[in-house]
Amino acid sequence: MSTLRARGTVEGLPEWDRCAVMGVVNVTPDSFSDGGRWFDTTAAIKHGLDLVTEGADLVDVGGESTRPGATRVDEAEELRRVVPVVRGLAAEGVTVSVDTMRASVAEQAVAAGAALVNDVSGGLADPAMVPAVAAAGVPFVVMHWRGFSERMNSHAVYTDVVAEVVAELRARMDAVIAGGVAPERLVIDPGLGFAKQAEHDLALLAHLADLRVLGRPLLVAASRKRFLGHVLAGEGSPPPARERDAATAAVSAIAAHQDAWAVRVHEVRATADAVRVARAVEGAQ
Ligand code: PMM
Repeated sequence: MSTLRARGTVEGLPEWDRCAVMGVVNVTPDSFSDGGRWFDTTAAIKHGLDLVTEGADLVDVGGESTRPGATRVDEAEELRRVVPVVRGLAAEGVTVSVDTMRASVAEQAVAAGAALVNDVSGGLADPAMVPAVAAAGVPFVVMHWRGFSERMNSHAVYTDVVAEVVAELRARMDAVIAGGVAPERLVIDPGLGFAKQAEHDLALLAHLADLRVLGRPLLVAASRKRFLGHVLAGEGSPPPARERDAATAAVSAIAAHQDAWAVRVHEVRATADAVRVARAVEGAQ
């Protein structure tokens, strides 16, 4: 099987001959790793363009923090944060993804030029999301999710995390397709760190290939997450989120080598190198 076929393609998006790099722009005051840094529209657009210069193929713009324990931002504020940044980046020719759980934000972001809707709740948080994405005819990321950030750690209970994530993602995919989203436009995501402990995240990374049974391209978003802090801590305390970028790039190589379609990261440069190395190794097989 060619690696492109194993990785899959998403209708409505460009095709890359390797794992794609999705750079993150969080227009939030409180995201766990970069909260407050790109909170102003101009700074956020500039940061997105810098990520493209560093090697991002897509830029994911979000206005709501989903870190564990986070409370929800209101809709008007989320729109105010996200839409001008999406518009500014799309106007520069960037392939933009919007990271939102709200249909209204997805709709307005698509109208402003977003090419992809990335909903960490897989359409569960807002019943209007699936119809909105179906009507817009854009690709949709379905992430494994068991509840809002305020309480998600209490849902991190599994007997067989890989099998349960596959089954729950399959159920969400079926619901989203029944709701009118074209299967060719779906991307799946195991949702690292969402209702998961470090051991669950690591098991999912070890068995990414098992998610291939779902037949859709796979997005992996490990960037700076808690499980990396846990791995790096050893006997001591975990390094702060912004000191987890080398570990993130290591995960990018691991994910690319297991045919992930894209990796979502805050620091793009090292991951852009990692996916190119993975591509070169594939080419030598
Ligand atoms: N994680 C975060 C935000 N958005 N989107 C997808 N598809 N998958 C994820 O795992 C994911 C996401 C949380 O990280 P951040 O606050 O650093 O952006």
